[in-house]
Amino acid sequence: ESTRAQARDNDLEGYDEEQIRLMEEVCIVLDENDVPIGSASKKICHLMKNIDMGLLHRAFSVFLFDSENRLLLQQRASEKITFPDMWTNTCCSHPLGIPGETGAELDAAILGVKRAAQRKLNQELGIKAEQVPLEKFDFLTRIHYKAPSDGKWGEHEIDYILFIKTNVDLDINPNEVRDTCYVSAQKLKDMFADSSLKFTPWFKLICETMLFEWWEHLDQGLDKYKGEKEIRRM
Ligand code: DMA
Ligand code: MN
Repeated sequence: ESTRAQARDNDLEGYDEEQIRLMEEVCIVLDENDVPIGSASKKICHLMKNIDMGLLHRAFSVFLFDSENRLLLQQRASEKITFPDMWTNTCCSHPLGIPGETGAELDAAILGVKRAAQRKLNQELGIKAEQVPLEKFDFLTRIHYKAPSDGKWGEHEIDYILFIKTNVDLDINPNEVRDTCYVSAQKLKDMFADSSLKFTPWFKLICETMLFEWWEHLDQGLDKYKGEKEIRRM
């Protein structure tokens, strides 16, 4: 048994087997301007000791609205290694170092995260790709943020914000998602006021800044908000 294998076992000891396996996914490592400079495992990218040295990776956050403009929320599964049991936006994950999901220029990167979003909406929530075609997603902006989870693990990402308005059928994967609900803006504000509910740090940041303004403009077209080139630092 090698020293390297021993070290991997120590970091991930006691966690869910499937979530341990997913820590082998290959994330896209970035400089501060969202330029890909390499790749590293999901595990390496989410260890706080690496984040504290500046390691940054690419991610996306999907906000899915139904025909009544209600937002689909998920509560993360207890099995998740980072931010378990917290309520958050519809779906989050990372574009991977696989064909179609990488991209250096902004347009290619946006297409890559849309493909990753389609892949994870299916894996987490059982939404078929036909119900979330790539052309239905709107890219709004990128958010650069850092957030510790529990001391050992955390996030440091450039997060692509994607909106999509469409009705979907759910078939939730209990290894990823504990619960879901559709909320109006008022219902979400009421949930935030309930101290028994915990929310992910990135979802809180987005709610405290742009979410409600974007949400109000869903039906007037998001034209003035779409495709922002500047990275928002939070
Ligand atoms: C990572 O989400 C992405 C963001 C924006 C926090 P996640 O922890 O849900 O990723 P995964 O589902 O791949 O574990
Ligand atoms: Mn991440």
